Amino acid sequence: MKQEFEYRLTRLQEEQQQLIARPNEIAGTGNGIFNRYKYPVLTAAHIPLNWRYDLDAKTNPYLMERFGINAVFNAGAIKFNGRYLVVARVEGTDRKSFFAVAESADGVKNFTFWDYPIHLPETHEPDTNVYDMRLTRHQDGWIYGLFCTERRDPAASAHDQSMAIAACGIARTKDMVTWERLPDLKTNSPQQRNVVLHPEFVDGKYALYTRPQDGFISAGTGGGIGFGLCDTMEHASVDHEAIIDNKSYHTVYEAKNGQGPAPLKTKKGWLHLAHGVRNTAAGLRYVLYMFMTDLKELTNVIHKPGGYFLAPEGEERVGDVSNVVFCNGWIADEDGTVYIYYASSDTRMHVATTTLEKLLDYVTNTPADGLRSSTSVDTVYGIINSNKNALTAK
Ligand code: M1P
Repeated sequence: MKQEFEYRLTRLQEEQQQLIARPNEIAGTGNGIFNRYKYPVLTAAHIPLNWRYDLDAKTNPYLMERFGINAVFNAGAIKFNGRYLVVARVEGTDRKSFFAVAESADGVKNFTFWDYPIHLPETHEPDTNVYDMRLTRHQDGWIYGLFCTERRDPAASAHDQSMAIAACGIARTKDMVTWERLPDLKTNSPQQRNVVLHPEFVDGKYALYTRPQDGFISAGTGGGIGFGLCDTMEHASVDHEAIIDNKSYHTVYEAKNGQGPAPLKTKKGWLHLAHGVRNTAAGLRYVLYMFMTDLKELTNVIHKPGGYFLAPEGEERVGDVSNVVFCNGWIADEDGTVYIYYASSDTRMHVATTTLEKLLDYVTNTPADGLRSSTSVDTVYGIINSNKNALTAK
């Protein structure tokens, strides 16, 4: 028995060390806008063994996993003390998610979890499930983590055990270790997910991107990216949500959409990364898209490339909830590199890298969605003809 325990422990340790130490490299030629990487940066197998196994041969002679991890995905991200930190959504086999910090020295490989998951205090109304934290280093000096808190719908009948209410939970920290929990955001929408704090004060107030929705899954009359102001984060309340980027017929954000991470400030405007959802015969398909808002008029979208920025590819297409990419964390480095941390199919985390300069080129020079097949053909004709002129000019 002891032999089996020791053999398994050695194997598990070696396998995990190899996984964490594995180099990562750019995969393929790409589209010139961003680079994908060969390996995911975080998976369930990255979770420390001492979180999952009782490592005492006396109490766990078969070295069985005592707490299984189903997936590691939808991570917020921040550069902190020179390290690339992600706050991952770690989901146990019991379907409950919690948050855990993993760090890397270069942002693309060797991500290692901190010793403990985040101990998130609760409000007077305990959370059943928490997930998808967006991190914002705010002008007020705090790092805020806004996330979805989900609880059973009190109006649900006893035979319906799936009706839930999603709301925006709020926590803040200065050291990424100790978190102060604040009351949940109040809005006029029955449900809220994908709420993100803007990094700067707007007219002396906190500004929030919201995603009003009628149902837990279906956005109903909601579903666009909203924008609202609130006086304080200590009792955050948004009275009016202006929809700045709506869902739209026959686009990749036809069913619903949601703000990704907090927008990045650039010389040309605020750069936004968001997810768009459409319905297909195979279920919902989630892709990422970008847009830019005016530096002063934050509700004014000034550029919006047509179509998706990043969609699931290869193994990314398959997982717990297949055909999904989701992003709630990115890091813009001092040298202009942008690290986009995205999850595939609610299962694992990847990184894509690009630069601020390239993203500005992409957002300002990619044609907008003309919303009809014939306008797409016009766009292709435009490209072909200007290529002809370019070739004749040589
Ligand atoms: O399963 C895909 C995603 O579904 C939800 O996103 P949205 O709120 O836009 O529908 C979230 O539960 C998200 O975590 C998940 O990745």
